[in-house]
Amino acid sequence: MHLLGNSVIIGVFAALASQSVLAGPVGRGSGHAGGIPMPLDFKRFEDAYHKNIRASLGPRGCTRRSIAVRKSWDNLDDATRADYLRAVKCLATKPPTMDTSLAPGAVNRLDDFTYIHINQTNIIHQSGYLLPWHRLFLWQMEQALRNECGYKGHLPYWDVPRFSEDQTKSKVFDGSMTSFGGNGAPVPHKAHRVTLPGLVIRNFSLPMPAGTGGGCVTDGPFKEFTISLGPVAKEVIDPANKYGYQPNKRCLSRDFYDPASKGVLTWANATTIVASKNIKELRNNIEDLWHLNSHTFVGREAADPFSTPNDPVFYLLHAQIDRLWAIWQGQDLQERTYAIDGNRTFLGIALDYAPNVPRSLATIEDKMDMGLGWNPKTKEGMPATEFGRCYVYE
Ligand SMILES: [Cu+2]
Repeated sequence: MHLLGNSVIIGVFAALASQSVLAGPVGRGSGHAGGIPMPLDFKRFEDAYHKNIRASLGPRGCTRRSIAVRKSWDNLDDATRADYLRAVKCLATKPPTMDTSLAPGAVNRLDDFTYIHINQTNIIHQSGYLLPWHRLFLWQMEQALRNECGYKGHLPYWDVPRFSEDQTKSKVFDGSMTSFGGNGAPVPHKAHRVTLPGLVIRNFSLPMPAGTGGGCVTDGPFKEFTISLGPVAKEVIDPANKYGYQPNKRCLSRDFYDPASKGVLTWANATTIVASKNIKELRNNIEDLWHLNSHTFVGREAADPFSTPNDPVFYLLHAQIDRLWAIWQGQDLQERTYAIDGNRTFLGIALDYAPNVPRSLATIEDKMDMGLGWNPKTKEGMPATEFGRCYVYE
């Protein structure tokens, strides 16, 4: 990747890349209202990532001209935001592609995604597959939005640390028609624990704090939106519908929980993540400081570890996680692109429904199940500029 010959060729192409984020400083900070600007220490990591990705691109395949730039939702223009939301709703009007006898509750194209996420949850979280699986999952959604519903842009990310003090100040959650809508309606409810099905440790549970919403989203384009699969993680699991595969038509609900964001989803923690010394530290930092907290902040549907893609904001939430991984990888592409850490199941716990799935350490040669018959090797989900992927985060 750092061959001298290659970088000479790249130099020739640099002039062609003037619209690319890779060609110069990112237009960030000035001109964008609201939020906490990116601090210099984080920006240093981002700059090194851009520089190293730029140096890695050759004249063929993923090039400086063809590379897609995934931007912050808050930095998109209104027309692009509206077009993205239109395309999400377009997928919700299309029939599922999957075999619905596996999950009769799958009623639209978005449910193909939610189904496979439910089906794979105990393999792709708290495991070695977390980052590569979700990288390919997001890419599949980006492809579906573009190829099946005519979306012209690329997958945006939720600029979480910029709004850690008040996420409703972000255009992701400001409640306008070019946002994902705001909080759920306030309904009285208490903190509780939910059980995760599928692990041999019976009644493995997670805390669900009580936020300030809890009910249906009442503004923005998903006000009348309905979902059907899940929920899965519940106080008491129903053995007849353990994974929420049966139809369960309901509204999209949220339950914003500020303590999971304020002082937590901060630039300081984002910097700690991208500054991780090795893949083990990175994975632990992402899980402990970021991943669960960002789901918990949104709450309700988004906080169900299995059916969380029911909330369309899931894809922007995970794009931020994908971005933090990409920036970390981008500090040393040669050493870090294919670095893997973690077991083959959730925390290395055996699965009650699939006792043959080993709990041992994941490798980059392991196949992953992306749904609809796509079983790529883990390594295919690791670089963002190879194996058909070609994108960079602004
Ligand atoms: Cu997930």
